[in-house]
Amino acid sequence: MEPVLFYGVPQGCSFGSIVALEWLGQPYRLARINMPEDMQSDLYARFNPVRETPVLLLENGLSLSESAAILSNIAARAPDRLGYPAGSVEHERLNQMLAFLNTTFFAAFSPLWAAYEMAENPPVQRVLRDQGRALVAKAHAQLDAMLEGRDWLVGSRRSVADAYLSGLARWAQYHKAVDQAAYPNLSRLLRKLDSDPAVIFARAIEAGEQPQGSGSFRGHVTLEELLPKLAA
Ligand SMILES: N[C@@H](CCC(=O)N[C@@H](CS)C(=O)NCC(=O)O)C(=O)O
Repeated sequence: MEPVLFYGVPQGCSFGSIVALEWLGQPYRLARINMPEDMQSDLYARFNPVRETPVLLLENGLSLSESAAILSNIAARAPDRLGYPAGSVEHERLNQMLAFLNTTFFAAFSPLWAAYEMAENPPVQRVLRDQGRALVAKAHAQLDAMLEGRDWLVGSRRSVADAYLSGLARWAQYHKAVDQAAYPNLSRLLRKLDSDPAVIFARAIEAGEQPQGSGSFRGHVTLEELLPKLAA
């Protein structure tokens, strides 16, 4: 079977992996995971004991978690379009950028998610939101500086790093954390990504619609259907 991406709703960081699969243009399927409830089952733990999304179930039955590993797997399927050949400067830069996005940029939103998910406690939520906004502003400034004079995050064309960013950066608007227009290099890239057909497709998928896409999406599958495909 084609690789299957388990994507989480609402607002999953898996969004970027959907975009990357659309850019890849090779057949794939999706499994929709409602967060957090669908992750609590014993069945989900068979695929990912960490109980998070995304997961990419590979053709050989290996269940791969962690966005950085999944995006690297997708990049390796098209090193001339979405990644870079091992040993090249751009390959090192891509690893560096994925690590920055997966740690610093992602983690900046953690206090905002904590405030959003916790039981009503206004004083604590205020502290968390202030902390989150400061971290998100700092991470935006860092990324904006890295993008000086560049059209894409790595090299002179799009890569899986840009796909990943498209899913994470929308959280700034969701949490009203910063005004992204204050970061001109970053906003230029985000505007470009916002109107990308794969990003529009991923947004529609998350919204539960049935978009056309690039034609490589082969439909949704359930975890029950996938269990026999899982390698021991
Ligand atoms: N280090 C993991 C983190 C994945 C992660 O935190 N996923 C979130 C969604 S963005 C999740 O599944 N959260 C579980 C929950 O909400 O219960 C990665 O980068 O893939």
